[in-house]
Order: sequence, then C-alpha cells, then structure tokens
Amino acid sequence: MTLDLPLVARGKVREVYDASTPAAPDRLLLVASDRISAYDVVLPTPIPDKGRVLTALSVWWFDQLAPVLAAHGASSHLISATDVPAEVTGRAMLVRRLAMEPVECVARGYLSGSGTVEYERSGAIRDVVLPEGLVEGSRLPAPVFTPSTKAEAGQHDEPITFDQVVGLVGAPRAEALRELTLALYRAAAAIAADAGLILADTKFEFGRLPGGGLVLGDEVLTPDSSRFWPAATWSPGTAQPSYDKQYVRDWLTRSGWDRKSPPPELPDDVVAATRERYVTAYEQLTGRRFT
Ligand code: Q0Z
Repeated sequence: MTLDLPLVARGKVREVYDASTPAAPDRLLLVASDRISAYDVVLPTPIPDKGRVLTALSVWWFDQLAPVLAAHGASSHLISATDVPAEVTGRAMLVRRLAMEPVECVARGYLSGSGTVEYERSGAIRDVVLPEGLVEGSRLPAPVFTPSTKAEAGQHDEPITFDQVVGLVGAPRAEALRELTLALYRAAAAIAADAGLILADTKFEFGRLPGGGLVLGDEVLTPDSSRFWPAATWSPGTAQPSYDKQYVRDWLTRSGWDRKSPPPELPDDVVAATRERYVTAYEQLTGRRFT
C-alpha cells in the first residue's frame, strides 16, 4: 500500500498523513493498519480486518459522544470516514489538524495494570486517596482522571499529577480536560454497560482549533486505547483477560518466545480467533453487523 501523501507520524499499528489541499488546509488522514502489537512489539502476522474494525468502532464512538462534546462546547476532529483514498477505504479517517494538548487524558473506573501498582504502593491513584482493600479489577468509588505525558516514540507515557497538567496547560484548560475526560468516560461506560461490557479505562487525546475550544482527537474507545471486559465474567482479584489480545498473548507465552528476539509468526487459528474477537467486540457494542 502506497499513499501519495506526506507521512506526518507513524505509530506501531497506524500512520498519520497530511491530507491538506489549498482548498481544504489543515487536514490529516489517520490510517489504521491490520498490524497487532503484543508485549510492546509489532508482530509479523497481520490480523485481517483489524484496521477496518477499529476505524468503524472509533467512528461509531465519535457519533455516540457528539452530545457530550456539544454540552461542553467541544467537538471531534472527525470530518469524514468515507471521503478517503480508495487504497485505505474503511480504515481511514479524514480529520482536522489540531494543535494537540501535551497530555494523555486517561480515565479509570476500575483498578487495573499500572493503576493497581500505584494503589498498592500508595493507597491512592495520583492525588485521589482510595479505600483500603481494593484489588486488581475492583470498581473505583468514582472514575479518576489519571493523566500522563506523551512519551517519545518507543517510550512509555509517564504518569503526571493534576498540578503538573496545570503547569503544562494552565488551570482553566487543565480543569476542562479533566471534566471532559470524565464526562466522556461516564457516557461511554454507560453505553458499554448496556452492551454487557465494562469499560475499565480509556485514553483520550485532545487538541484545539485556532481560537476554538477543545476538540477530541485521535482514535477513541478502541481496544487499542481502552480496556473492555465482559461484564458476565468480571471477577475482581485476578487479572481480567484482555478482550482482544488474550489468544495472542497466551500463544506467545506458550511458544517460548523470550520477548527480546524478533517475535514469531502467529498460527492461523490464533489469527482467526483474534479477528473474531475484534469483530465480536464491534458487533456487541454497536449492535451492527460488521461487513
Ligand atoms: C495524533 C498518532 C497515529 C502515530 C498526530 N487531529 C490531529 N491533529 C494533529 N495531530 C494529530 C491529530 Cl489526530 C495526531 N497523533 C497520534 C496517531 C500514528 C501517532 F495514527 N499524531
């Protein structure tokens, strides 16, 4: 696949191109690939349709969240998921180029991963003191805003306090980012709950248009930016299996891969099962068939 557009940024599993024209400046094209990463490395075997499923999911969520954004005087960066080059049909979004805020805006409604590590060390997550006795997978008394800095490519995001967000963007914008992040999380978690899924946590990225309010950017509420757990099997006290990547992780572990050497090709049955998980997640959430 070769798009004749300037490459602006490349992530592990997606790319950003400059899609500006003289008539329509400040446009980007976000392209999702079928690549999958596990344990921080991109695997050599693509998952067919992953890019289309994640794009369709993100577009569906932008639509679901539009009222929440509007209520906060905000909007989304999405312009069109159909007016895109033929080579990337279904797996690309044409978006407005924003001045991105230098903060990853994470909301957590459940204790998991690095949130559990932080709680076990300090009894708190960032500046929010939590009750005793919580375990991996516990629901938090209220969702918590846990921002992090944007790391350079290949590095991990660094947790930061709310005061550090204030230092980066000023108090009014820091408060707006926190309130909007939590409002979007609550709305999305309620929608996910109706579909039998727990939205444990999610990461948003915001930017601004010249002279404008906040704009929700990037991809939203995909399995790559969020943890979704089936509500039916939720069981605090043990790690909840990853909805999408568990087959891949389990197979990689059983394969004896040392996590340092180049990763092995995935077998066909693991690819098929993983593709099915992405499609099922989309269909369960949206109530639509994936085509
Ligand atoms: C998001 C990223 C990806 C690698 C740039 N609307 C926007 N305006 C300005 N910048 C961005 C956006 Cl979405 C932007 N990223 C994150 C996405 C591959 C990095 F697909 N980079």
